[in-house]
Amino acid sequence: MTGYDLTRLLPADHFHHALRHDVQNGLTASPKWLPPKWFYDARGSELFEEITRLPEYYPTRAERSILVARAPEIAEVSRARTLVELGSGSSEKTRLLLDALRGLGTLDSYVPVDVSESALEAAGRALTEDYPGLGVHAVLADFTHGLHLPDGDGPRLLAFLGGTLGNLLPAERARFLAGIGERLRPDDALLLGTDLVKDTGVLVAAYDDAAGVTAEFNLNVLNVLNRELSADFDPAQFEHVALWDAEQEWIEMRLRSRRDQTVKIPELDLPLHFAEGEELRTEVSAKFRRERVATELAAAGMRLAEWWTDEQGRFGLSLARP
Ligand code: AVJ
Repeated sequence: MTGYDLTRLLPADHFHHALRHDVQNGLTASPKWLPPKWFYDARGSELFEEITRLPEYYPTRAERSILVARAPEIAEVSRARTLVELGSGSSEKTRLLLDALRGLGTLDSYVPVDVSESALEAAGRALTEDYPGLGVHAVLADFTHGLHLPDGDGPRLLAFLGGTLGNLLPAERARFLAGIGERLRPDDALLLGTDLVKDTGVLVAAYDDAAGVTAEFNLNVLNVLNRELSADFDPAQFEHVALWDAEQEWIEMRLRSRRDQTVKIPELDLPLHFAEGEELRTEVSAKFRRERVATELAAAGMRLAEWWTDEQGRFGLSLARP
């Protein structure tokens, strides 16, 4: 089927329930934390797109350069009829894969899966125009709550780009990869983007840019809580923090309370106290080495078949087979 359609795999109130659950769970924990998926309302998705154009934020450009160099090879080895993309966002880099697969003549459908309906709509409409004859079957879903792979025509290429795997905590990541390993059919492949361990200064700058866009992106999660849960966070009373955890090999983003304050979340009946300097963790962004990627894929029943990096070795792109 050609053209654009959207499937909501989740009941309309899923996101509201999941947000309430995550806020109840994470904001009553010590230290306080929230999962990073709540950044991505329409404004957050826009801010993330802005981040990808910042001079300090290299991952998008580094991954793009690998795709520019390798897309024809990826198309050749996958011969995909269906391209499924988890966390598709704007689908900007995906165009390189779509072009290569169309060039080869194997591709019928593209299945973008994302938590942002606004991003799916915008990307889906644009792609349908630019790729006549391609079926764009968008899926609004939360892949951290169970993975959806369309049964559709194989071979399927499952793309998980941008380094988003790094947003999952190690246990979540193992479960998530195992789910992929179980669902891939013998002729399917996984295309996985992972940001790599590098100089700490370069890493921290990518998450604490001079223009303050990442700070605004981080603080925007408080606007999401205000809007969705009628909370009364004052974003001006929190400060953006980005730091490198050398032991875990991940970047953490946090929001630090500028003063002692109490926030109300009436929908949850939660008065929330923040001490001055208290930090709320909003994101973990793990950085990888080739060896760790290979080991984690193997633990999930897959093997690393191809490994590519950009010229400066900043970002890794893996092709894995079940
Ligand atoms: C979209 C998850 C890959 O971790 O680098 C960008 C999100 N956070 N700046 C990342 C993000 C802060 C990004 N991913």
